[in-house]
Amino acid sequence: MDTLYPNMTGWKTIAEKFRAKFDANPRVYRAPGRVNLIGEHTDYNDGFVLPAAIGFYCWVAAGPRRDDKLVVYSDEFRDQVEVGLSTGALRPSRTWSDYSVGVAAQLEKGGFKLSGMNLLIHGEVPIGAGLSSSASIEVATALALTQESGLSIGRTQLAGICQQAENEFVGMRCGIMDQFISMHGRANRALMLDCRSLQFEFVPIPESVRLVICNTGVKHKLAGGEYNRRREECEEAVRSLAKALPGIHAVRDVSREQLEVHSELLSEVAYKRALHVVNENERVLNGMEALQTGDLQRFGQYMSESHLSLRDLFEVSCPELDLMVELANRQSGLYGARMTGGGFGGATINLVDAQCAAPFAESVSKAYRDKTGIACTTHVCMPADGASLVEPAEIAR
Ligand code: GAF
Repeated sequence: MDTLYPNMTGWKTIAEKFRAKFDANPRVYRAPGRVNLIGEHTDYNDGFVLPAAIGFYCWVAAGPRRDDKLVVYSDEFRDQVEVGLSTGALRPSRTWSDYSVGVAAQLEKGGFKLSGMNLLIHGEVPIGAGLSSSASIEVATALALTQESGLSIGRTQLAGICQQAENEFVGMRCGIMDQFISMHGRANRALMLDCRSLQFEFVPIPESVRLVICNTGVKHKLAGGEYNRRREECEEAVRSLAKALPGIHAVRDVSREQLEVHSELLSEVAYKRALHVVNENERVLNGMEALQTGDLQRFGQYMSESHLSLRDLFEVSCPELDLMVELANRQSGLYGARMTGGGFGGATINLVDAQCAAPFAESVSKAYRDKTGIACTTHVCMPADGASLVEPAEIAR
């Protein structure tokens, strides 16, 4: 599927489904998934990331209720949950609904008064592909809940509320990257975010290239434990280094020289994790500069280095991701390839010359299937806009 042009049929479909289910006309919101070009596992270390939103969305149709209930229907799971608002009693159920009910719970915890509402959710971001299907649900739900309740909350604050919902309600201790880019993404631009200050800057992706996503078809289990364990290992590194460097709060605060000088304070694992983060932060900043000066070769080189570091130091890759990168490296037109997202499966991101993008996707996909027997889905993309209320007029354009 070519996702250069976002899928505009979603609005009609979801509005019709909402009408059939709740017998009322909804307003429709949508929030995109993302790819991360570089800066992996740096967000929860107060570091730098460079993601872009992509033209796959979670769609949320919303309409008012007369009571104080939140009713959420999932189109994929064909399941409905009903919870009472303003009771302070919203609890996780360990099911699909935690992503949206969690956002409601977090908003209430923040003192925001929500109106009773019906929501119908339809997600089209592939689940488990490392393309942020969870964040797209949270962000679309957050926009729907707040706008339909007449609340005006800034996008950055709302992204933080979504992240907390995932940390506290779902139990995945993710950083801010995915929710932030889903809120703030912009067409044809990547976004460089300082995850400590939350200052951000857009960088154009040239027309001459495409972002090619290759999905390994292997699903990761981020919530499971490996992701949270990586985060703990980084925290352990900071605690150990703080004995010699009392001012530090995150791996972000440590230079490569300091890491080397004090490496004896760290376990081998903590040292490897910290070294990845220190180098990856530097790659993001250098990569940003390379993109700004149009040096795609150099940017691609950082992408390759990032993959090797995620494989060898952070240890979040897997044989299928490594194979996909290896196959990409054999194709013409490639600037750089790496795994994207949390890892343990999911997809790779490839920066490819626009003319070569379609044959690239086809060759990698075929070679991957031949080697593994697993079907590989590919998407040729350019960055998309962030979350919004979608008006019918916009669809008709
Ligand atoms: C997942 C998390 F949700 C992000 O916060 C980020 O840590 C990413 O993995 C790794 O860079 O997508």
